[in-house]
Amino acid sequence: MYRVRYKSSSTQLGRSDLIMAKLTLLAGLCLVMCQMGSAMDMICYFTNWSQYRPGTGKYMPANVDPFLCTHLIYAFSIINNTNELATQEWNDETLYKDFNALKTKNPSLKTLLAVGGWNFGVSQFTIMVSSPANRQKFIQSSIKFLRTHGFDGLDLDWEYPGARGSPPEDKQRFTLLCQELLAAYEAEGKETGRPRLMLTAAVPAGKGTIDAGYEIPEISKYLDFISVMTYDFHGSHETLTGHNSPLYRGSYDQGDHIYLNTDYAMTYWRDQGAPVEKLRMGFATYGRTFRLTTTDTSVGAAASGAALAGSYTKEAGFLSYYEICDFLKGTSVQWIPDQKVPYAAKEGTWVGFDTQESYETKVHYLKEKNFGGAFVWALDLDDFTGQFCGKGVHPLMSHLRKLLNIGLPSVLPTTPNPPPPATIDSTAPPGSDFCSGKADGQYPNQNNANSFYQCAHGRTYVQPCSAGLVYSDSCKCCILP
Ligand SMILES: *[C@@H]1O[C@H](CO)[C@@H](O)[C@H](O)[C@H]1NC(C)=O
Ligand SMILES: CC(=O)N[C@H]1CO[C@H](CO)[C@@H](O)[C@@H]1O
Repeated sequence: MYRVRYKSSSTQLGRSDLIMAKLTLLAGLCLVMCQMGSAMDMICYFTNWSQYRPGTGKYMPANVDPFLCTHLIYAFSIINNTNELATQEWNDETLYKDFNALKTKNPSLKTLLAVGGWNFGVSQFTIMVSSPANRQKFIQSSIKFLRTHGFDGLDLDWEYPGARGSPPEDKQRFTLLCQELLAAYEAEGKETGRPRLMLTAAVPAGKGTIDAGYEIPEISKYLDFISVMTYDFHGSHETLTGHNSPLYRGSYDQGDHIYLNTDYAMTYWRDQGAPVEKLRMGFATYGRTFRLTTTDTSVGAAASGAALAGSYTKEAGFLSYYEICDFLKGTSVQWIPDQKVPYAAKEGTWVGFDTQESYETKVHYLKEKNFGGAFVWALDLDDFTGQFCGKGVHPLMSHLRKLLNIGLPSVLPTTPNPPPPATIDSTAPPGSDFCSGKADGQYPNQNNANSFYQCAHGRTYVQPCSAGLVYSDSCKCCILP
């Protein structure tokens, strides 16, 4: 029918043919993606300071499971006083190397470098965005820096434009920064034939901070994804207990407190013009604590200040999930029915946190609203060793991955069983024993250039490259054809 309508113009006929071809391609892609599960992202932050934790709390790039997340983000790098992207820790360069080497184990993994963070503050960002020359200096330095160290992109963690001493005009300048970064990354990608560097941002969940700092429809054009930090809603600076990351508004929330929840923040970003598929919802693997001042242990109970720091994370008012598992010995988990998140209290300490159950409710919400995925703060705060919670390694994050239906590289049967429905490559060698006797690593898939074999302990996995990319054995990565 459409072809008849457009018949009069040969250009349009051509275009409709093209659309047909694209649809066919999409259908083909869906065959691959749909069988793998959804195409959702799970983005996980790695922190440069978890290396200093004692004993089992110490967390290094070697602790990162390269198959847990679809994207990893290294936090944090800085902007130095010549407006260039630079390292922060004395050993960052070594850590970058180990971090990015995770991609040799999983070439479909993407890594980004975050710049900024809460402690870095705003002043160097304000200086950097203040003139076209400063911005270009930063932009060009970022390309060099990211390429030198093997990152796939940059995550802007300016906390926040237009707040904490950053002047109001930084709102527009942040847009300019995003626009110019993307233009430069596109140009560099074209010039070098490499996949373009990604550009993403972590953004606040507080309404006032959002309003002061972000031209949402504009920045949404330039950013590959936008991670809304839907946690830290309540903490020990307050005099009543409240949850770190509630999904919904609580019945006792009044005044501006009605904005302090995940649902409000995600909906606000969406309604102000961010496309749902670009929005990523934040998941915390930690809780925030209060010291109770009465015998009331409910949500909204009187409190004053932070409870004692955890013995590993050593930050007052803050406990990692694995430290919370310890805390839960001798008390029970309470559920906040309207906010759909748990808390616990013991010996005058109150903590609001997340569990596998609250993750389930949140993922259900995320899918219902069609948001493009989740991100997690942070890798090192989950029970990554499995020694504390008795729920296996990375109980929260493994559960999240499962809930998001992120397919592992499909396991091909090593016995001549019929292939499982999750198998994405029907042309896998008969018996699928490609990897038997081979060293762990990646090998080209002769049958399909858009994928590669991943061998692990003699087992064969087929891993797809992103759409339009082909596997190259020389870099053990997926590149433009
Ligand atoms: C800033 O960082 C760049 C890139 O890391 C480096 O080459 C330069 O020397 C640094 N400048 C200063 C003043 O430290
Ligand atoms: C040890 C440590 O904390 N190193 C740095 C890692 O990044 C944060 C956040 O920007 C810095 O404040 C730390 O100094």
